Amino acid sequence: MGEGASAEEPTPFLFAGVEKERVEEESRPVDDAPSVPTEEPADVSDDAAPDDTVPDDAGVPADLGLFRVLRDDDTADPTVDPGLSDEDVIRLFEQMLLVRTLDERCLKLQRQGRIAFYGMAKGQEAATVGSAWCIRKNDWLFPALREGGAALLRGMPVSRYIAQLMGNSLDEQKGHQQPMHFSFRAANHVSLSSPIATQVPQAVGAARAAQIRGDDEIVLGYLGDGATSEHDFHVGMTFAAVWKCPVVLFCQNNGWAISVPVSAQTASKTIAVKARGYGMPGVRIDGNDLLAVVAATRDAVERARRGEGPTFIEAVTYRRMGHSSSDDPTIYRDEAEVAEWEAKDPIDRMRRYLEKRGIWDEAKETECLARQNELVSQEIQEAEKAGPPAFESMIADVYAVTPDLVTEQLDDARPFFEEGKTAEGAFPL
Ligand SMILES: Cc1ncc(C[n+]2csc(CCOP(=O)(O)OP(=O)(O)O)c2C)c(N)n1
Ligand SMILES: [Mg+2]
Repeated sequence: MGEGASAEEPTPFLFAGVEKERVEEESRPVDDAPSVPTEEPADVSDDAAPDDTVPDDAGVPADLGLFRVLRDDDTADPTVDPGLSDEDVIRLFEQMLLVRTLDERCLKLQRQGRIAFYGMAKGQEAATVGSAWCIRKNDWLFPALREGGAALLRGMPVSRYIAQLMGNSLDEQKGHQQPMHFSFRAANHVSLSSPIATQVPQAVGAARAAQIRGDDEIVLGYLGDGATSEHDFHVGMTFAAVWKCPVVLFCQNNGWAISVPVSAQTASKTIAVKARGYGMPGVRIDGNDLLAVVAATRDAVERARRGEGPTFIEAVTYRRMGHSSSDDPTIYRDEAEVAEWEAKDPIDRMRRYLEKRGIWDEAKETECLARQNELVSQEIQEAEKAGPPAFESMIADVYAVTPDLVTEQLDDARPFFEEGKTAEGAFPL
């Protein structure tokens, strides 16, 4: 059993409707397949549109609703509460705080010119931490853009996080990767690939491989709302469902893909409902509700592990900062929208829940933040002392046999590195 996983039965709310659909689908005679309509097309005016606020037999609205555990009064709904122990829920909350601490500190480093680039996760801490907690260490995790916190939760030290951002001599990837492309082999955390949505077929492929090998490993693959417009989304969803791969595809719908709102990505009422078209369960959850994220992901992970196939989760959340340190969101989005989501902040909601549960207070938080900031300060100092990676490491681990041309290029570049020689022209850009 994984760190956060339990052997509980799936929450009926989440999967009941899907199972019912599947049974009906499987029992339909082959010759009863729907034919192309030859009569007048059906009335598709708004009046004729189905009322998808009306629950189906399983009590799930046709657009899949929004699964929540945390109620407006900051208590957990006992009928769907995942039942986390005090120790676990505090650990998860502290991890959410760590993600935010790192966000704040690293954005400052970028503004001071000490790192080149940073991608903030502010507002999405519950979705990342809660989902990653539901898998075992030997399961595989394919992140999208903002899941560095998942690697930390699964054991990656803060020192490695910072070394990766700096691309210094302590960086396991030898500075080969752009900042934010964390990988952590000890927990099968694969580096993200920058092309959006490529994580989907990669995750599905890894799950298919585990299935063929007969392992009981499952794969958790992340994507953003923007990724759902890419062909790789379609490819991944299709093969995941057709092969019944042991994969959970976790979509962080944070409202935006850089400057493109989700309303421009799709005319579908929800992203989660698309899963039905591919023939897999889709669930739509409150991504700012840590307990809902844990409950839904845990069910999906257990399904995958039982060999029942993939699940698609849409976690509705919000990107409270710019797309990255290079972006200025004030030029394309309304500050009122940002303020609205600030009020739904996942850390604030969790803090209020923990306080009501009687296991958190201001003194504990002050101590926790001081501890985290101290750790981050120490690791930044160590990282800055470490200096750049060895010059030759630029081509290390890239070729089995280094081509002569590359060796020549390395020799040509050596004086720029060793003697501080500068090139004529417009560099750095
Ligand atoms: C195939 C591809 N197209 C465009 C880009 C440029 N790009 C980088 S991030 C991004 C938006 C991604 O949005 P989303 O999937 O919603 O993730 P989020 O940034 O919101 O976490 C785009 C268009 C890219 N990296 N890859
Ligand atoms: Mg997005």
